[in-house]
Amino acid sequence: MIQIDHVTLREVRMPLVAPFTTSFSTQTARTLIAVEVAARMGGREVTGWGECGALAEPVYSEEYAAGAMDVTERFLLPRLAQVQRDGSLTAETVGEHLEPVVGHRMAKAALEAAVLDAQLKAAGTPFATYLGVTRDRVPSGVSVGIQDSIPQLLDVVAGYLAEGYQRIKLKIQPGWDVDPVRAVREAHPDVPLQVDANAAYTLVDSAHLRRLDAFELLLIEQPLAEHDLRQHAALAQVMTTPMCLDESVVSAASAADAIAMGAAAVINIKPSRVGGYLEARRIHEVARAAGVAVWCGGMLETGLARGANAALAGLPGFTLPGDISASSRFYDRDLTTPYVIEDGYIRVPEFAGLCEEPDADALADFTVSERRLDVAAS
Ligand code: SMG
Ligand code: MG
Repeated sequence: MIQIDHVTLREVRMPLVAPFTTSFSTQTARTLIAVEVAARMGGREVTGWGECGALAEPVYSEEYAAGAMDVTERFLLPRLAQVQRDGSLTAETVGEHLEPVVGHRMAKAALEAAVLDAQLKAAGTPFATYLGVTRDRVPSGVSVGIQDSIPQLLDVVAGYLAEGYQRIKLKIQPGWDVDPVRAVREAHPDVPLQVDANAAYTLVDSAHLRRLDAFELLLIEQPLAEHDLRQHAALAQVMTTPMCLDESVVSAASAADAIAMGAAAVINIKPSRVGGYLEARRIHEVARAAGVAVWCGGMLETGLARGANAALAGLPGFTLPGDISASSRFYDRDLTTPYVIEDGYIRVPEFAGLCEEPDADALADFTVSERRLDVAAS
């Protein structure tokens, strides 16, 4: 049982090393909500941290950072406060207690992560141990944004390969698909390669998308809109490239539906998108039982969440390299000790909890605003 005393919500703005362009936006900085939970467990004072995956704008999904802050303060925290007045809060029950609030999975995920981090720190247990993970490192892939030109793309890809990344994911959109993918494939005939459209196409583009089948891609990620499961299944019928879903899979139930419909041969599991690490683990179980490969996606995580993603990706069903890059892929200066790529791998952390305590100076430098909320008294 854990007793939350207060929660500090921070809006943090981290500059990116280079702009990151996808079909829906160009990010030059990552705005995120960091959740700090000050709690007591077994008479010990302990602090837990969680990072919210929501972007500044609702362009990847419906959630956005300021909205996540608002719903956390207004609706999520008061529910946990009520539960702990009854004396029964644990990290494992956070998801169930927040279930009556519809959606807002990224906000819920950040709160659950912070409570779980506090609980595991109090127990001295690393997250990987909690999950039963035995791997000590996971293969590192990198997501490459849309570039201004094909020569520039080839330069960027060559740079990442030189750093040791084991798999390249290219962002695509109408007008930036077959030609850049062909150029990268010709330059690197054997490199594990995949593409991500972030829902930029419709089923009308089927004939065009089939041209990507020529490039021996590991998968095509989320070509169609979030709610178009049936259309993804139809597209999967006419393409040989395995169909992978990202935005469409928001829970274990939606993963089961997508698999049953033939809409997903592969699933990108992002803990934030699905409401947290515990639901992410359930999706891993559902997919594994169905023979569907999974890999761990990313939302430009800082050190507050990158290591926990690496631990999750140590589960046995994660058979493809994830978007778990080094911190330096996005940040010159991280909030924690930076994650580094070593021989193409990211190490699964061994410290207790989900993350290291953030560096106070870095956190202060990147914090735009903060709100402290008393939970014990509310
Ligand atoms: O964290 O390495 C990362 C980013 C991986 O491409 C990535 N994420 O759709 O998979 C995806 C995108 C969502 C974020 S784009 C700003
Ligand atoms: Mg994606």
